[in-house]
Amino acid sequence: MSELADGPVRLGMVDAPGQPTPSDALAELYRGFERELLVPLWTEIGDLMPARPRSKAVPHLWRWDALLKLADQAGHLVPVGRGGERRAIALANPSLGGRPFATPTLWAAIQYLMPGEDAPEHRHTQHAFRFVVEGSGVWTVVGRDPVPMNRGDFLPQAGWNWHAHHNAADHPMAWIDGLDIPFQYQTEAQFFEPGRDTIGEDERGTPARSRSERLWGHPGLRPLSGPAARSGSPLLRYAWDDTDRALADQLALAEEGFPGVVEPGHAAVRYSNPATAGDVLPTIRAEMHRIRPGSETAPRRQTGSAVYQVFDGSGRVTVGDRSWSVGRGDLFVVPSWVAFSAVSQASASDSDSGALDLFTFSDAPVFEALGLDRTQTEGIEA
Ligand code: GTQ
Ligand code: FE2
Repeated sequence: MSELADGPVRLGMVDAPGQPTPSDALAELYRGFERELLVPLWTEIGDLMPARPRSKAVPHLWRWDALLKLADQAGHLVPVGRGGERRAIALANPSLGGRPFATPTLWAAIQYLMPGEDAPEHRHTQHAFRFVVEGSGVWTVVGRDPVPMNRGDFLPQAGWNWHAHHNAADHPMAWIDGLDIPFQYQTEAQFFEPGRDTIGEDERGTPARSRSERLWGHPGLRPLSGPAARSGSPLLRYAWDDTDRALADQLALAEEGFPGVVEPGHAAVRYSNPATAGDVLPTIRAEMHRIRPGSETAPRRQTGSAVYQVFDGSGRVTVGDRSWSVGRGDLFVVPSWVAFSAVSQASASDSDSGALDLFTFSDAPVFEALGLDRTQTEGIEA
């Protein structure tokens, strides 16, 4: 049986179909290849050109309680400032060599700011977003526009925008960052620039809405003041109230007998760029799913990888051959071409809608742009 998946096969006699008969002459040929730094296709093809995706990442779950506790410890021990830039602690997929990569393309981290703290201004080519699972009191300043961060808010921030964060509250605050750091690492096309060490007094305001929302945050209304200047969404905050209402309306419509939900008991929205109706970031797609208690999603798998965070409610999620009971804040990874499904199980401690609300982000825009997107929904073993 040939199993060529794990790393390059050392040149030598390979026990796989279609291999030549071992001989002294063959050994000499392979030594010649090694000497001249050549590798033949026939020893590598199973790894290089598999019949279907075999992700190097594995499904994995991180508990929010554990993350939060360690982030708080870091808050007391690790300063935030120039150099380290951010008190951000990344999920490291257990099969990606200890690198801070949740998946081969996606970075997911918990970021923590103590009361009154500032994270210094910088910019980078990496595309980013923030998502807030609990708390409030931090403003992120993107291109000198202070943007509030409250529970359920989603804040996309396309590459090369100047940004800093400041905690105006009297308590620490945590949120998650999603970036395309692992993807851009592979592209070898990253740039990074430090900005001002402190933001201006005029940027320390704590407005309830950012200027970007005042300009772009009106459903179906596009300002005539000109095109969006950014490579991603010009809208810097998608407030929870709007997301919540969209999901509640979808479920209510279905109950009234009208179409709207993606499948019974399952409402979903994609955060989209109001200037293009496309994804919010060139490399990252983000969505919020709401699954009614007692409902479940059909198993599906697709190319590209995703990270999920339970925003609210509880349930059981299945990723390939792994399955976990999950609750608020828990994060898990769905590698490429690994089946995912979820069951919503209301528990007494759940608040809000009682449903299982799942925030998710993926690298889907990259795969779609390259014609590598593929989805399977039929014939997947549950
Ligand atoms: O907040 O600017 O998790 O630049 C990783 C890199 C957060 C940020 C991260 C970053 C940031
Ligand atoms: Fe950053």
